[in-house]
Amino acid sequence: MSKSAFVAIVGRPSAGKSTLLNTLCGEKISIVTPLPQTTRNKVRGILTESRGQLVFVDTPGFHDSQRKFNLHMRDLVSGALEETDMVLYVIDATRSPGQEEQALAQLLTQEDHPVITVLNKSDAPPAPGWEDFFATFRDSNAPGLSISAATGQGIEALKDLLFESAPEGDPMYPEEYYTDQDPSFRISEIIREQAMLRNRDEIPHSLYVEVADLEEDPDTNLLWIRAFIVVERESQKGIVVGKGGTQIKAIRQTAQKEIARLFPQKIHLDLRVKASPKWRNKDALLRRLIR
Ligand SMILES: Nc1nc2c(ncn2[C@@H]2O[C@H](COP(=O)(O)OP(=O)(O)OP(=O)(O)O)[C@@H](O)[C@H]2O)c(=O)[nH]1
Ligand SMILES: [Mg+2]
Repeated sequence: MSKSAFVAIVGRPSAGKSTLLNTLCGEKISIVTPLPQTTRNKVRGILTESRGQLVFVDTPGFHDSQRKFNLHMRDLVSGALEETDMVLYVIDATRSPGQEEQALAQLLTQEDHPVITVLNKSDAPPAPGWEDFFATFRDSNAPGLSISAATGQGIEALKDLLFESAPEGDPMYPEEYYTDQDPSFRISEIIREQAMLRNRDEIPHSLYVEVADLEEDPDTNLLWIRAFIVVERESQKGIVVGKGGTQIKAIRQTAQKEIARLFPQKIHLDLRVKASPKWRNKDALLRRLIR
């Protein structure tokens, strides 16, 4: 009988959850930037081997804040924990544990599902404080494997542990699937990654991306995409567009190249910027965006 499990990946912002999901699945599925709070959704990545299938669910970083935007993301993490068979708890070993880490670890001690804890970024020097931290938590949170999601170190050992701990069952997805994201979502995430990277000092968290149109022309084998980078204020539009449009052009070109790798068609990306004042306070929109 083969193994089958949903595995929720949780941890503080920037711990390396999305990088780990991509490394485990061997594909770039979830976007990665050096900025905290990059992931805003439950992004699923699927690993199928002869010993079974693991469906990893990447989640937004666990962040202690009462702002509406953050509360929606926190609810999403709680929901992911409820729907899962196992938890993969990712710790950034290069940052000392603080209150937020304590709060998350505490939450995970109440988990009914198996929790596998990994110390990530072992390719870089560790920060002090983790030994004391584990003295308090190791009993309830399973063994602390040292890994590097970036270099792949410790990943095979982690896969072994995950498959060993997983329940038996049939695969949930066909074996050739590595994600279940719809095309519009993947496209919007690729654009958002570029937009965040190129606006990292100013407004990375004030933007979201909306794919307005996806049109396929079978005669010319062209996939025509119209998308908007949406910012919070009129004054931010100019920042995203850049002097003489250079910035938006660079975002468009890089995103278009990456999108082209995913689709068999030729891609034409029409990318524009618009403002939607205070979108981060709008519940209905947040429910649509953060899911
Ligand atoms: N040195 C090193 N850097 C890493 C490793 N894993 C991730 N990073 C870096 O850490 C930063 C954050 O990585 P992400 O994968 O986006 O982290 P995340 O936990 O998904 O972050 P959020 O989605 O914001 O919660 C990026 O700059 C990564 O390149 C690692 O094993 N070693
Ligand atoms: Mg992430």
